[in-house]
Amino acid sequence: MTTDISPRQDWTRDEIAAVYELPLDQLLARALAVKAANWKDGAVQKSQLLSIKTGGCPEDCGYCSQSAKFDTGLKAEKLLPLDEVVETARRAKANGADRFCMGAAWRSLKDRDLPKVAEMISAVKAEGLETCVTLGMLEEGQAEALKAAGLDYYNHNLDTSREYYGDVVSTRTYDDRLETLGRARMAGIKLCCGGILGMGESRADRVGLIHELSKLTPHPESVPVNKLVPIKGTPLGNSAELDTLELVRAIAACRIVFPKSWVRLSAGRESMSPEGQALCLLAGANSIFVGDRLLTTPNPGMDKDAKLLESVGGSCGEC
Ligand code: SAM
Ligand code: DTB
Ligand code: SF4
Repeated sequence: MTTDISPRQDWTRDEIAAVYELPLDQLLARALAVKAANWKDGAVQKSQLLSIKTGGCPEDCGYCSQSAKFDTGLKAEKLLPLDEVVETARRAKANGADRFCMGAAWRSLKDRDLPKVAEMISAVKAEGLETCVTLGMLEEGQAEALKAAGLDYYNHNLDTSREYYGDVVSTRTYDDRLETLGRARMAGIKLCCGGILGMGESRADRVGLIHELSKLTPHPESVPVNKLVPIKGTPLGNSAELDTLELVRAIAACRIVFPKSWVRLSAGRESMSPEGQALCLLAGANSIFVGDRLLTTPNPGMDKDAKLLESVGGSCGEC
């Protein structure tokens, strides 16, 4: 079995489907072999999120608590002050996070907000953390300014397949997403780009998402795999819960297709058993969101994560 392969951009959709649908034991064996060959120390990367600008977003992403188009009960807030961001980043680092990801509920970054966000990036970087932001679409020149401030990663997800995208979001296109990803990449920023499972999409859509991601050259350095956190009041608030083994298959397929990328078991852990999460880590995920909040919803938190990482043989950041 070839495992220590260079990342390939020429995967066909059929090839990815064939991997995704292997008998589970063969799929896991292959993912584990790729992981062992490419990630020798087995470490689990820990990112912590902070919503720096919450709610009131003009976009209509059908999964999101922060869209102004849906009545989710979330109160819109202004951009957080710098000292609050730095204080949270410091605590995140003390609790074992190595990357700090700041999210804003914006359709796109406005030039008037750029200096404040740039200040936040520089200050978080000065605390010794990797920096990541997710601010919506970027206009020309903005990615360069973020990079100059010390930005390591830009998070911008493709979310699902090209075909299913229009069923989830109507206020922007798949190509808009790809354009922003291109701008971040051209400025020398690493990409964090993945999607959400459990939005009523088919397995073919999940394969389609992985295929679209595999065409990005180079591959995104981080691939977040989110399980939908159903939000009351959104169009997807009553979606049927995703089967854990389907998530495991998607993660294993990502490990095989993106051998050198961080694959993150992202949103949705709060609704999973410890065993289900452990299986995702065994299937090839090597990154999680730590802390007791994601952006607007709860996350397991330090004590549960220490147990989880201990159970799969990783370190908990304190031990
Ligand atoms: N406004 C920016 C944007 O959409 O690019 C950044 C923030 S947005 C909340 C970041 C990502 O979080 C989305 O692209 C989506 O993949 C993920 N996300 C948002 N709500 C979610 C939910 N309820 N369940 C799972 N993932 C979610
Ligand atoms: C990503 O792929 N997942 C994160 C991060 N990138 C920004 C966001 C998850 C949000 C989950 C729902 C919430 O807390 O609002
Ligand atoms: Fe706005 Fe981002 Fe939420 Fe979409 S996912 S509604 S762009 S905050």
